[in-house]
Amino acid sequence: VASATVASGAAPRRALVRRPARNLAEGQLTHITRSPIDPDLADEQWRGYVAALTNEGWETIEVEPALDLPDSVFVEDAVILFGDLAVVASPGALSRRDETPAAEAAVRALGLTVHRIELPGTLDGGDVLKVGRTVYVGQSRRTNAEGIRQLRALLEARGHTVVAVPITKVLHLKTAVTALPDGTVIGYRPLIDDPSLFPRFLPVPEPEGTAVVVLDAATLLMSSAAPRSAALFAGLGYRVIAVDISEFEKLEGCVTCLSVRVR
Ligand code: CIR
Repeated sequence: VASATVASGAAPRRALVRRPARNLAEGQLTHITRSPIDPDLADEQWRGYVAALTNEGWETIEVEPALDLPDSVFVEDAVILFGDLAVVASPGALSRRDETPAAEAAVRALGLTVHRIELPGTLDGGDVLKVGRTVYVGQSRRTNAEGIRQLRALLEARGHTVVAVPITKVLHLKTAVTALPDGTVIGYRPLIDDPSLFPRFLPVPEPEGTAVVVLDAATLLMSSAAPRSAALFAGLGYRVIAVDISEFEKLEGCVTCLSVRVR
């Protein structure tokens, strides 16, 4: 845990983040073609993302950087938090397996109860969407049936319902859908295999509009690449904070992937 900042006067809300690797441009790509990454711009965008969190009263805790693990900035994939329970993921991509020890160290330092998803189970945090007591888990190229089985065993013992969702059109479940503070699942229809799995579903007009980070009951953090989706959420009464994360979107990342909220 390298650094922490907090806006004065705000209740402490904490989020894990992880500085981009030097070889970010070598990150995994599955569904889109590679386009050049500007590493300086990526660093600047990451700092802008962290500043957006701290400006809203979030304390950011840096997971020890892994400067040679290209996808390590996408810290959401390495660990999933459910209140006092931290589930250390089992990355489905070989190149991402070494990302988890430092994420585990960070959550242990927070005093959370830690469980690991173990091989042959694989599970990426980007496949896990919490909506109240329901936990949707994408069955994707990264998350397999055994990973879902292990997560289900951990969570059902704690009163959550785990719903597995087949994912074939995008990398992770949360590339296709996230949720508003009231539990409405939002998503870009062409990326979703079956929207009828979600009891309340609202389609958004842009693929980058599917991902929102809920900063509080009235405030959403999202990508500046989705202005029409931002207008849709503003019309529903939300305050929207937009950040440019173009260099991470080129690697199939999104706003949710860049942090893990502790709650
Ligand atoms: C990967 O393919 O693993 C990274 N290039 C992108 C990970 C994005 N993470 C996420 O959607 N949670």
